[in-house]
Amino acid sequence: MTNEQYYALMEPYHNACPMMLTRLEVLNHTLYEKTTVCPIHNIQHRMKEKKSIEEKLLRLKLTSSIANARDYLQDVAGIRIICFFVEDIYNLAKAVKRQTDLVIIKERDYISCPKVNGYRSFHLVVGVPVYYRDTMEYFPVEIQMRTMAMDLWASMEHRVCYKKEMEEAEKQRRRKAFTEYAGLLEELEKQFEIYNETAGILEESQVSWESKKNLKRI
Ligand code: 0O2
Repeated sequence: MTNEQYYALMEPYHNACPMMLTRLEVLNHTLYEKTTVCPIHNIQHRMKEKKSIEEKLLRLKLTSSIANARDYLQDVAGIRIICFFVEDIYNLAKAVKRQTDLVIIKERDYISCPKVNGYRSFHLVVGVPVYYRDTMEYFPVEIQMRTMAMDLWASMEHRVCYKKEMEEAEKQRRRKAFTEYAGLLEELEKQFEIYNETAGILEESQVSWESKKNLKRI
């Protein structure tokens, strides 16, 4: 893939990603409308680098072309949301899924079902509509949602173990250690849960919203 092809490939993702970021910022300030508390600690985003796109296509045994990247890669644009509490993640994910002009392409709940190595996060790939003069096209944006504890684990694991070549004995040693760290961090995360002042808040507001809808219908 030439540099020019890479820039052409990236252009629509550069349009789609900020639109998704704006939606998430809006949700951050409005999700818990009765409080001043926000669910998101911080949001990071990145565009996949040329080398990383080429390597992934190679792993998938595909030639490195704009068409293959568009058709087979769903994480060219990536957003990572770090939340305070696990419930914030599910509340945000539900709110994103209620936005009817987005297409939910993929959903992976590695929180209720962690990977064997201990990886936990909630992943959504959403198709964001990008409008041109006469047409509209969806472009995927991968959203990873985690708590700070999950992010600490994943960032360290990414640095120390993930897709790293090393001696088998060392690999096993690190794998065992990281499985233990995952347990410790999950335990710490559970202890923080008692300070969650927004716990259950949306179930209450859902009830009041439902009753408002019913009132309107009458
Ligand atoms: P990088 O270097 O972070 O970009 P796919 O996205 O199709 O390759 P899959 O299995 O469909 O793979 O997607 P999945 O499992 O949802 O993983 C997508 C991303 O989640 C990964 O992107 C990582 O960022 C993160 N992830 C998944 N599993 C792990 C893990 O065990 N440890 C860590 N640290 N991160 C993980 P990439 O492209 O693989 O990597």
